[in-house]
Amino acid sequence: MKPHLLLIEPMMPAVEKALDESYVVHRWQKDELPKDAPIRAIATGGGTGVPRAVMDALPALEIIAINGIGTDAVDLVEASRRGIAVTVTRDVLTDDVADLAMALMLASMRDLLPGDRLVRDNLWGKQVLPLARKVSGARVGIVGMGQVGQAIGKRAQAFSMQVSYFSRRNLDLPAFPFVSSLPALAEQSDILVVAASGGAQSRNLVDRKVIDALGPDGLLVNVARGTVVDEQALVSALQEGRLGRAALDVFTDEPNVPDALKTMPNVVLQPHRASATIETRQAMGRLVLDNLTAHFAGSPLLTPVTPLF
Ligand code: 8YV
Repeated sequence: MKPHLLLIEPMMPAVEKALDESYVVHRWQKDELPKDAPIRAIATGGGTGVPRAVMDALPALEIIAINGIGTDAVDLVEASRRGIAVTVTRDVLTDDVADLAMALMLASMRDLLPGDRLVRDNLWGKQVLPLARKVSGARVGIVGMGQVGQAIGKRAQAFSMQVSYFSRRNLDLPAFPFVSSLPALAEQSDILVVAASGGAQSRNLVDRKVIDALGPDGLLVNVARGTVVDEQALVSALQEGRLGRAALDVFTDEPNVPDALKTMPNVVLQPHRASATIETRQAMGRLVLDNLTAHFAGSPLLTPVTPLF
């Protein structure tokens, strides 16, 4: 008998097909609690996670397979209490997220979107764009120096950037100097890139003080979680010219983005797409499937969340 699985966030068609072959898949209708089905597994996205009410409505739940690396939208304490396994798609999306951080940096500093718009609007030769900002050699501060932060650091160094980082503790990384104060890191950086995990411990870590320290010539890039940045403080700083630029893939209340950001020419916006390439979503989907298979075969999970499990 196929186990019942609740799919909270759509995955790529090939992965959904594989899920359908091995599970009775219930596709989640928002605001409707899944009832009456003996659901033993959930597959969901990192940003979406699992609403606590859904967890509570599923007494037979054994495993939550996250198609992503973020665990901030899953109640891990409750999962641990109930003995529910949680898995993520570690390692396979690191490169893509770091690539998008670089793309956002380049797009913002080099004014790619205004340049593209000028050509499309047939204004080339009629209107002159202001000069952009140089990326190579810029000073970059990275907030959160896990796998993604380090992958961004390596790429930035290939652009001859001077890279420093802030994280909860000094990781003694030979290639990257640690700065123990986030405002101090922002002060000494041209570009601040947020790569820290979401959750209570990092909520509004990038606050008004940090944004002001980055300053009117600074760029803030966020490829982590919207919650790590005080979004109101960010909007006001951009409106008041206290921050130069922002390039954002993530927001506090996705998919809702503050209207003010949508009208600013010095802001680059993406709809949470850092891992959204065919290659990476295939690899992520494979890990979700393999973790589920391992669980139902009683084998060790491939990429469980530690240290809770
Ligand atoms: C994905 C993410 O976009 O890894 C994460 O935690 O948020 C992203 O990589 C997401 O998991 C797919 O919904």
